Amino acid sequence: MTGLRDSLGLYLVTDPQLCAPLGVVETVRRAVAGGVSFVQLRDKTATTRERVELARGLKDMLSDSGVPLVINDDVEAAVAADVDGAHIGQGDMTPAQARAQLGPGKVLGLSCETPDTVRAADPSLVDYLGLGPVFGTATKTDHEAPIGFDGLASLVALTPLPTVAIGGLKAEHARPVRQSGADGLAVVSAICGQPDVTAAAQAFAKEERFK
Ligand code: TZP
Ligand code: MG
Repeated sequence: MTGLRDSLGLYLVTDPQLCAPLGVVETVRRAVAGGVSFVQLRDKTATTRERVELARGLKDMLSDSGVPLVINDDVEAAVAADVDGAHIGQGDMTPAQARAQLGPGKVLGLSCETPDTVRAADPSLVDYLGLGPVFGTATKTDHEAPIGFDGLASLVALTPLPTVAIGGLKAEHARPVRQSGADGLAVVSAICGQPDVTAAAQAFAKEERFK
């Protein structure tokens, strides 16, 4: 793996419904061909067993790519599939619990929506933060109020940790997100389910260099 900050540049979060036309593994394969540099397996309705299965398929496919793979919410699945790490939110287990289960060598990401949660994120436990939502999005309806680029910049300024922005991001947002100080863009619907997944990923790289 290159440095984590560099790897976060174009961060794909998978959605099983949006990826259905090609399947998650083929969608990710094509997205990585287009420049995706980090992958989060996110499936809110799967069982741990199903997540482990899918993660093993993804890990296999990604093995020569150097692209890290983490699993959303499910630290147990991340440990069982021996992927690169896990991503948790404020409503999941605590970072201390997640770190204890993952061990020191794995990547742990944490979603934060507010200044207080960003300040509380402990760099001895957490490796990077997901910040947002920058814009409202149909992909996750239970999100907090959108923070915009100014809100993003003020959250980034509160943490020494690498950060990735999320929520309603499209290729044309690559530059303003990076100007806000975030290391990367996390994207679901602008890549998953797009008619040409590789081209959709490349569109981000055309707007902004990620490495
Ligand atoms: N967390 C905050 S917004 C969001 C998540 C998982 C969904 C982002 O999806 P999209 O389609 O990139 O707006
Ligand atoms: Mg979660």
